[in-house]
Amino acid sequence: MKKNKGSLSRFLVGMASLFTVLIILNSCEKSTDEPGPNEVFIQGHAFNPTTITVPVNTTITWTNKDADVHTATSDTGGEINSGNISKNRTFSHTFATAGSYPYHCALHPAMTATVIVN
Ligand SMILES: [Cu+2]
Repeated sequence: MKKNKGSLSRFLVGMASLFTVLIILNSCEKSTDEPGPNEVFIQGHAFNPTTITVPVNTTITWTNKDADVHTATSDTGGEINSGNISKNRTFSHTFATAGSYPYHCALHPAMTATVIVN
């Protein structure tokens, strides 16, 4: 009986630890895999989200999640001009004027996206 009690409490402690680990893993995944409201992730050679809509005077932050270098570069004009963004580096820009700002990656022109400021 004494032995059984011991293994039951070990089992319960084990289960509690397992749940704790699962909860921590889950919260980590949520914080790193999805961009926040004013964030764009560059991931898998794509901008995520491809269209982001924000109010005037919002600062948007791009984060490069890829191993490859990328840029965020306005299709026309110079509103967005990140230069090279290395892995895990960020670029931030504040949009002071309402409008539609299509942009692309200067190194991979197939990567396109748009910032809409209103
Ligand atoms: Cu790129």
